[in-house]
Parts: sequence; C-alpha cells; structure tokens
Amino acid sequence: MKNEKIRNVAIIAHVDHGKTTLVDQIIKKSHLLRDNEEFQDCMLDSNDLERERGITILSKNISVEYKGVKINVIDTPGHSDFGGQVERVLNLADGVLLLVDAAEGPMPQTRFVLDKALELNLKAVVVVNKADKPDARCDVVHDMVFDLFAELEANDDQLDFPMLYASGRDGWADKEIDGPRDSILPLMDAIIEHIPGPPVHEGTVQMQATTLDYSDYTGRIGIGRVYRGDLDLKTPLSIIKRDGTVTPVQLKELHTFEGLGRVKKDSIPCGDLCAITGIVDIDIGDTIADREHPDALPLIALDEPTLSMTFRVNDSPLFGKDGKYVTSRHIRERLLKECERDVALRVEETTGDAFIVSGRGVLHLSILIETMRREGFELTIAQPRVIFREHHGKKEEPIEILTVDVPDEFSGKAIELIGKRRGEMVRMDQHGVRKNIVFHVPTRGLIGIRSKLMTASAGEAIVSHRFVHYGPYAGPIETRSNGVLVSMGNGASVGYAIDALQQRGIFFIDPGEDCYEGMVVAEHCLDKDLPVNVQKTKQLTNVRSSGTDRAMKIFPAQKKSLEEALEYIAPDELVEVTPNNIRLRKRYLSENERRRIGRGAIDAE
Ligand SMILES: Nc1nc2c(ncn2[C@@H]2O[C@H](COP(=O)(O)OP(=O)(O)OP(=O)(O)O)[C@@H](O)[C@H]2O)c(=O)[nH]1
Ligand SMILES: [Mg+2]
Repeated sequence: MKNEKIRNVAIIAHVDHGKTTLVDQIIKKSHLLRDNEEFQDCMLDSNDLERERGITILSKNISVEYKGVKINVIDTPGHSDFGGQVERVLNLADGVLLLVDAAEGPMPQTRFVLDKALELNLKAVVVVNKADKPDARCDVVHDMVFDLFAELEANDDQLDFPMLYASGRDGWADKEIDGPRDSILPLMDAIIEHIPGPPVHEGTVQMQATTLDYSDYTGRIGIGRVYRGDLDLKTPLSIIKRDGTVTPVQLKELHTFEGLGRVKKDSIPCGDLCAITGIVDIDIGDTIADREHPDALPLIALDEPTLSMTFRVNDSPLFGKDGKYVTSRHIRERLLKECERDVALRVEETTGDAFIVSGRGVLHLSILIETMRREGFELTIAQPRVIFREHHGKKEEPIEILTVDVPDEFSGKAIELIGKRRGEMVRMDQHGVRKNIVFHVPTRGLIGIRSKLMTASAGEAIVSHRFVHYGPYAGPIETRSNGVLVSMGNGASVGYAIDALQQRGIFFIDPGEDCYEGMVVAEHCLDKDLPVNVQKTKQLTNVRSSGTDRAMKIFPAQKKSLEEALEYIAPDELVEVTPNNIRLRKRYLSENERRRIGRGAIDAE
C-alpha cells in the first residue's frame, strides 16, 4: 500500500543547473511566503556563503501542499565535494527530478547522482532546464540523457522516463517543447502523477536519520524518514547505533516540514519526513525504533575523506590584529563543534597546536575556513594534501573524473596541461565548435588546475571534476614551477620598491600593505625564491633631482581568493587567514632558518 497523500522528491543535478532556482519557483507558486516576507532569489540558499557564492552547500527540505498532496521537496547541492550528502538524502525520496541544463547537457555530477538514484530504484522525472537559453539544444540534450540512462543500465521502467522542458528562472515547465510556457504547475502535476507515494509498512516504528542539523538550544537534530509504523512522542523508543548497540531514548520534540519551516507535531505518519530533537549523540544512519522491537534499518554509507589540510594557530608577526579567536583552544572547540554537524569532516589533533582536518575536497574545507574567518578566527593553513591509502601492499591515491569543455582552438593546450598532471584522456566529443574532453586524473593533479585551464583558454573552459575511486599511485606530479619573492623586512610595502621589483614577478600586494619577514609578496618569474626589500624607499640626496625621474606605474596586485591561495602554496608555505586578510607566507620566516632546514625536509614530512 502507498500513502497517496505524500510525495518525497529530491532535486538532483550537476552544479549550477538550476535546482535552487526551480525550488524557489515551487515555493513562489504555492504562496508560501507570509505577507511580511519578501521574495528573494534562491531563498533556500540561506546562509551568507551560499548567497555570496551562489551555490548550495547544505541540502534543505521544504514542503508544499498541492491538490491535497503534501510534496516534500529536497534541494541538494550540485558541487561534487558534497556528493556524499546527496547520496544520503536520496534515502529520503521515492523519486527524483533530474535537472539537466539545456545547453550543457549531462555533466559528471549528473551521471553520479543519476547513478545513485537508479541504484536505489527511484523513479526519475527528467527536466531539461534553462530552456530559455539562446544556445539551448533541447532535442540533443534529451537524446544525451536517454543515452546516459542506458549507459547506467537503467531498467525498462526507468528508461521510460517522463520529460519536461522548463525554465526555472522564468517560472515555467511544459511537456511539449512549444507549450504555452506560462506556469510551473505542469511540473507539480508530473510529480504527483509519476513519482509514487511512499510505501506504508505496517508494524512497530522505524525511523532513520539521514542528515544532521544543529541548534545551540536543542543540540543535534536528526532529520530522516519514517519507514515503518508511525513515529509518536508517546511510544517508548530506542536508538540503534552503527555498531549495533541499542539504548533507550526519549525524544524531546518532533517536527514535520511545512513550507519553508518546521512545525511541531505529536506524531508523524509512515512515509513522511521529520526532524527529531532530544538525542544528543544521534548520528547519520542511526535507527530510532520501538523499544520492544529494536529493528535496525540498513546502514548508510559515509564518505571517506580524500583531502586534508593542517590548521594551526596564527603565529605570524601580525597575529591577533583583526581576529577575536586566536588560540588553539578556540580552534579546537570550533572544529569539534563542526564535526557535530558535518559527518564528512574528520579532525585529528597533532603536536604543536596543529589539527589535521580532512574532508572531501578543497571547496569543502575552504568553506569551513571561510566560515571560521567570518566568525573572527585567525589561522594558518598548510598546503592541501591528498590522503593516500595502502591496498594489497600498494600505495593508492584518489582518482577523479575531470570534464573539460573548451572551444576547439584551446583543446590542445588543455590536453597538454592535464597530461602533465598524469591525466589520461578517456573520451572526447565534438559539439559545435567546442570539444568535451573527459579525463581520469589523480586528485593531486587537480589542485590548482582550474585557474590554469582558465588562463589557457581565455576564460572559456567549463571545468568540473568528481572523485571516482582509489587507484594506483600515478607517480610524482610537478606542481608550481615558479619561485616567489619573499619580504626580507617588516613594515608596510612601498610603492617605490614594488615599482622597481615588478619586472621580476607578479605582485600579490599593493603599496602600503603590512608585510613581515618571510611573507610571500609576489610570484617570481624564475623557478627559485628570492628575498626582496619591499620596504625600500627612495634615497634622499643633496643633489637636486634633474626632474627626469621616471613616473611610477604600478600594476594592480593579483589578489588571491582563499581557494586560489590554498591551491597556490608550496609545501614550505602557509596561508595566513584572518577576518580581513589572506596572506601567503613561508613556514619558516627567517631566511637563515629556511636555508638551514631546507625545502626537502618539509617535502618529506
Ligand atoms: N537562463 C537561465 N538561467 C537559470 C535558470 N535557472 C537558474 N539559472 C541561473 O543559473 C545559476 C545557478 O542557479 P542555481 O539555482 O543556484 O543552481 P543550483 O543547481 O541550485 O546550483 P548548486 O546548488 O550550486 O548546485 C544562477 O545564476 C541562476 O540565475 C533558467 O531557467 N534559465
Ligand atoms: Mg542550489
């Protein structure tokens, strides 16, 4: 039996294919906003970083009522660093809306999320989105999606997927390509028609947490689905942990999703989604079940971290100038708190006030750093390192699938660049004047590659990658080939000095910025490091200047974003992160010390 009054649907797609925008339209259409709430774009991307970067970081639940049916919609992040999250929340759904950009077609993350959905035997409704784009090629994309389903060995029922054309931005969806294009309702109808209601399993209650949330008032919040029976506040319950231990628990509150928020309830029917509070140590995959019949649900796979960075206290000469939290105690507490809500994160304490923080990729960890920075933390971060593992006595490393879409004339350069980083081409397709090239590349080789590809293609490349598996160690990869210019002294940089030095490299700082001994101020045009005096001022002499002084012409500094900085630094360098500044520095600040210790010693660490 199915509960026809409920639909649970997850929206999945490659990054930026328009998931959140589409969910916005569903919200808008359902008149969910109260009068005093104003409609914003991407309402659901609610935290500052999400809004600023225009990406979804955490999956979110909303719920709308349509034709007497409660539709639970789960918006998921598209970036591959968060793929594990998507995989988990698919457990909440009975079907998916697979969005595909009408111009780009299926991309690596489309393949990944669809594969997971098919594996779970979920019904898919395909939405060819952004059909308003001038370069939309709906028919071609439709065929590509069909081929993708076939490649992923979808069964006949799955292959027979319903398809709609849509523009989330313009708020319409149609079954026909030349439909009226005036309403999003055909999409809502398709959900009700094609996505099955949740099966109702009679018996004692079983609920599983698939996502964690956290609030300072209630502590951990478990979000999940009721698979069997009804979840009731009065029933005595137990929790079954990953290792099989069973402990009696008492729920404090039970919430159901309604509109953009949550509403307190005494009971949740089988098949519906809910959030529960009152269990301090609830974890992903834990089952909440009847105390008399503690039957565990199948475990949920958790993603293993593939990349780590060492976080240390900021010990540069300018430490504490703009941060509130600078001690290792503060950093430890904050990192442990983050682990409470982010299951893909691991923190390990090491000697010397340092923490090895491991996660799913540069973006995953840089979002944590950026968040901490905004909260007033100061840190230094060492170069990202890939996590190797041993398998049958052999060293293995994470391998990713990388897709690069470039205009023809740049394809040679792209292939050469990726080849240098041990990338192997697996496929190349031509569409129009562009080539779509797929590679397998070690994660090590991907660090910093996006900016290189962008430069090599005059900004035209569309680059995306995701982890596929661990594979044999591919051998050494040459990373940065340029050396850097390192400040020899302390004090603000001087325009006169930068003017004189800029023929030797590209500066990362402007005149007047605070510098210290050991700070990296520019990229050297040669392959070795060079100490420079950026505080040097013009000599004042008694001789009257003849007026032939060359006018200074200082090029704008090439400022690095946090991610760029992390991807740029060499093993003997650090990124200093404070609320207002991102500086690059040598790990050992004095030149003598660096000479004594030598670069090799750090590399070998
Ligand atoms: N032309 C056009 N642009 C769209 C459409 N829908 C979304 N966009 C734009 O595409 C960009 C990404 O949209 P989002 O809705 O944030 O995409 P997303 O899939 O949620 O992205 P992630 O959560 O980061 O994976 C934004 O700049 C939108 O304005 C559409 O239907 N047509
Ligand atoms: Mg989004």
